[in-house]
Amino acid sequence: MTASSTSTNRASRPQPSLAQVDPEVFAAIRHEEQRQSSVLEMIPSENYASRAVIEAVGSVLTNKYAEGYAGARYYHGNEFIDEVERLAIDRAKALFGAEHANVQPHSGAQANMAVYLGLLQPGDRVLGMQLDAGGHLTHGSPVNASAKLYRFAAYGVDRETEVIDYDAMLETARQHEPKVIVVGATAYPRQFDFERARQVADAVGSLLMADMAHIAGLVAGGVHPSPVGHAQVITTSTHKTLRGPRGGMILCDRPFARRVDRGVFPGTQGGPLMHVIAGKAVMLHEAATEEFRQHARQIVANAKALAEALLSAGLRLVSGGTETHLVLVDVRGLGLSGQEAADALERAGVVVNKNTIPYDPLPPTQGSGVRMGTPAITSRGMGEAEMRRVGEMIGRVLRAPSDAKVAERTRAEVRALCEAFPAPGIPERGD
Ligand code: DSN
Repeated sequence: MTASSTSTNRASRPQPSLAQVDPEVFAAIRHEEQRQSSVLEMIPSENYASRAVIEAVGSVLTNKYAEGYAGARYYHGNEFIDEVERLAIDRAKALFGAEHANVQPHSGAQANMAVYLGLLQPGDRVLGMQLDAGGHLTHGSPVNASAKLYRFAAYGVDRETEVIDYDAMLETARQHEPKVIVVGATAYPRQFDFERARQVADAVGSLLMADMAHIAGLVAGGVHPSPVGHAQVITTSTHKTLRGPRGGMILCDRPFARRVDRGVFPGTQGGPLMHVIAGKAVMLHEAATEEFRQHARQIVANAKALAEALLSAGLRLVSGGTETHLVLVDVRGLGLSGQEAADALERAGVVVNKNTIPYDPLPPTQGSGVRMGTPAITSRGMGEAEMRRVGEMIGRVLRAPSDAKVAERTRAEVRALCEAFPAPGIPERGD
């Protein structure tokens, strides 16, 4: 046998599968598939990526270093990588009508930090939404690098209406004179008025940055007003209502493109995750379809139906209802913390998350609310009739959180519902 035929044989020998190489990780993934298939995933920031997205993320693109941008890389061999990144950028610009897109941020948080680095100097003033009013850690929470590097002040929601008071935002902006105002939230059930927020920013000579992570899919689907044309810079994650792979993205007006790009690379990141960028390209292709627009309409219709069912079950909703994909339930009247309520729901197969509510007396580790949303269960094909059933189940469990029989009965109903509406992107296994 010659040396060359030996090496050919070695190269063509079939590689062992994941199950053979690492049965423990394989088993954990299979169990997670089963869990995702058999529960009602109602954490509003989660979703089911399509099989096509998952295929792209599981591709050999994970092997490639591509520091830099298309046409200007620090490594060779990036012909096809450039093609993928350009596709993602062009699709992002077309979908949202933006002048510039950067698809490299590894997450929404990374996107936010890159924008701050690109637009601000350490110590500059920024105005963001209060965490317990629905803001995000990177909008100036004291425990986050954003607040350690920049001087944040916060606006919130009106104590009575629990809706953003843009006049109060203007007043705070006048006092604080920020360079950037951040509009966006993780637990806000109402639409943002980006036009009004831009007026506030203009009045104090600030830039407006929109973090549309939660609502990006609703914006793409035309059921939430777009920040494009109002906010000069827009950040998002790509795995929430957009239903893509876990990651981030930035859109901006052309004059900010260079600063934003440099904030991402070399400012805060090294090599981009090209397999994830391929998944983002696929997601952007899917989100540009009429089918996705219909899906976005259904997410909001489902959230409204869910909110009505929860109100009928006697629960209090922050701001009284929803205009988006999520509702925030105040569980104090039930004598529960958010943690206790979310635990009880999980025992019944309904997965939500504990959350603070506006002016919450409890810390985020407990929270006085639970946050729930309809993106993932809408991806399963459920409609308003199912939302009414789900709302009734949630009400039932929260009224008897320690009753094992109620949990068991609800768990069985959840299982039946999940079997009738299979989760997309998860292979059906015969084993
Ligand atoms: N963790 C996200 C959410 O659940 O809303 C925010 O980054």
